[in-house]
Amino acid sequence: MTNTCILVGAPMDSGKRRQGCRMGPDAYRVAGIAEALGDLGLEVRDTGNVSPDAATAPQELPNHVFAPDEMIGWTSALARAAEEALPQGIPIFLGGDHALALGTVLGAARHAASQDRPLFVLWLDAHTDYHTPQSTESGNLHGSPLGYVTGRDGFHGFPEVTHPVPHENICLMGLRSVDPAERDDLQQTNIRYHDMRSIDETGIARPLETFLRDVAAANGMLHVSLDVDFLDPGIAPAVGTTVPGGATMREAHLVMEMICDSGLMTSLDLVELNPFLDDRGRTAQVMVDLAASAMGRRVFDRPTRAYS
Ligand code: EXY
Ligand code: MN
Ligand code: MN
Ligand code: MN
Repeated sequence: MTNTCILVGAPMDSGKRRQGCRMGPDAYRVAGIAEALGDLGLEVRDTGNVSPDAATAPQELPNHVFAPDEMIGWTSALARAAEEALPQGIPIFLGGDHALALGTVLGAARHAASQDRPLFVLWLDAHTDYHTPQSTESGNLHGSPLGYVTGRDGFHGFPEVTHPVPHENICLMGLRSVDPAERDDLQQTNIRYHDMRSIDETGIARPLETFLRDVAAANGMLHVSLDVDFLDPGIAPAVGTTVPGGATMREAHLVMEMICDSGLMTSLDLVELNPFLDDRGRTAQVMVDLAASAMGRRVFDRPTRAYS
């Protein structure tokens, strides 16, 4: 694993109507993300915040889609930021709402293709985020990044997805709020998904290990997208879309530690933190702790797991 971490702020609130996630990047900075990663012996570079490109959405996008111009502008700008950062280290995208992943995963997919490697995506979330602009009822495109990066139709005016992420390379964990349209569409695919019920039944380690083994066997790059609402609202209240019954701190830490042991993660999103809803910064702190675990913080050292 590279020794360099690149912090990329994405103060984005365009993926939904409820505002506040734009304060996320600074909340992570105040919570000490650079210091926490630096304490692990990593070289940390904070590249500041990305700004959206200027863009105008075409008429074909449905009228109920929120902030379509900004969404297109953020997607192209963040894809470029991801492509620029990936050759230099592991980018950690400080969100911003989950719509930032239209751009970060697009950029990661372009970069993986340039390396002749497949991209895999681990999506830690209460939601499936598999909508299209036509299927979303809310019009909030933070519910659509997986629809976009897998190459679903209907994202008029957005950058072309030249390297769609294959369904079988995607693993969702933590699900407990899925719209009927998303469920029906998702079930037509080979996407791997683990709702909280199946995690309760099998534990979280076993399905994750299977996925990581497949990433390693394919010499894949791994993008991890961590939505605050993956976590139980009791430990992470600062999110607009809380759903009871989420991952515990122990489950989330285990996931991050296993990701770290695998040495496979090549980029990370921290998304949906809304500092306006936080309780004395504790959600920001939890997210920083999880990022540090993914990058190597340990109680005791363990050897790197060879998953292949
Ligand atoms: N499925 C709902 C919608 O499309 O509006 C909720 C989406 C929430 C998306 C979040 C953050 O993961
Ligand atoms: Mn999400
Ligand atoms: Mn979510
Ligand atoms: Mn929906």
